[in-house]
Amino acid sequence: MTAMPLSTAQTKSNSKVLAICGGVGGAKLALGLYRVLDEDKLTVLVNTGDDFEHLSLHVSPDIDTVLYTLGGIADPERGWGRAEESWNCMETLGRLQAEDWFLLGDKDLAVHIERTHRLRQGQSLTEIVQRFAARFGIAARILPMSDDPVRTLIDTAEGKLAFQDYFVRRRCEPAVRKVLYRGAEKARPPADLLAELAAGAFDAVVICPSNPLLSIDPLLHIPALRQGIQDTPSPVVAVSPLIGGRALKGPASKILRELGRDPSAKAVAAHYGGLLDGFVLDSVDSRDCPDIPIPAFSTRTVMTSLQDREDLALTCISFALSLGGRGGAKRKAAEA
Ligand code: FO1
Repeated sequence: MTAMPLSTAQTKSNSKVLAICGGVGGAKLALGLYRVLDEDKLTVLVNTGDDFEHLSLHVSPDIDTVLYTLGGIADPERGWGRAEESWNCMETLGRLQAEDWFLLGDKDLAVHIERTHRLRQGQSLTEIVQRFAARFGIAARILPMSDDPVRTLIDTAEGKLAFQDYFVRRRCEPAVRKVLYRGAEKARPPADLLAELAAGAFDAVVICPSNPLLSIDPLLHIPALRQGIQDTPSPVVAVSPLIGGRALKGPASKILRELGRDPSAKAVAAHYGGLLDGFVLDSVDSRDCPDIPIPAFSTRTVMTSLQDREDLALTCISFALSLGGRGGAKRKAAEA
């Protein structure tokens, strides 16, 4: 499908949207959606495959990135962690020759301490995130993909590495042979969300431009969740994180190459395969539209400014609505 003009008039949309995302890149579009939708209309389903125990604390990097981004308190340069952060605890850890390879600012640490405390009291991650979102003044519903532990493992030329060991400690340097999602098979997704997907409660489901293998696949390896997204009557669209064969941030194209796959937007569309009714890719890659076997829409996907985030959010909503409410291309393909 060639690009069609879509209105990006800055009016609030009363559509109900489910955004699926990982950390920094995905959270940018989640923020755009949050700002253009009426209050309470956005649900953000977030990857927890990057979660880990560090310094005896439960750290949920992607959840926190979404909380801080939607709460307007994220560090604007890094995209993760808090703005106007101080690092007193890290400095002392360094002096004590303790583990200081994973940077936890003082404000951020308070969140990990309180989350860990509440988990140990028996509260679920979902309850805790809901409470933190309210305390940060966020009207959107932010949901961990599961309360059960799912841990992304990276099988590399140097052996299997826990996600943050690969991502932060080893700076994504070891060549990737396979990505594993330990616990995903048995993980239970939020029951309410499955019911909403089955009922077609969302006007659009948007898979944000997060790393498909590291940030979205952990979620799609939870069988009930994949099935729910596959079967929902709501239109499902994904936004390519690759622009001209490269990700703006992170190792997506490096990993795809190491796995012998094409690091292109059209390969991302193929990766999501039958889950999608439509695909949004950058104008730079518009010549690939005819090769994508579902409706594909090319537009500016680089989100530098707040306006970029809102424009892309409105484009995704309009595009999804234009595909029809009953599952569009995916359903037609299944019926053929
Ligand atoms: N990313 C880094 O590259 N280095 C860090 O030291 C680091 C610390 C960190 C602390 C809290 C947090 O919520 C995120 C943090 N991140 C850090 C980002 C994180 O590793 C990645 O963004 C995600 O896990 C991938 O989506």
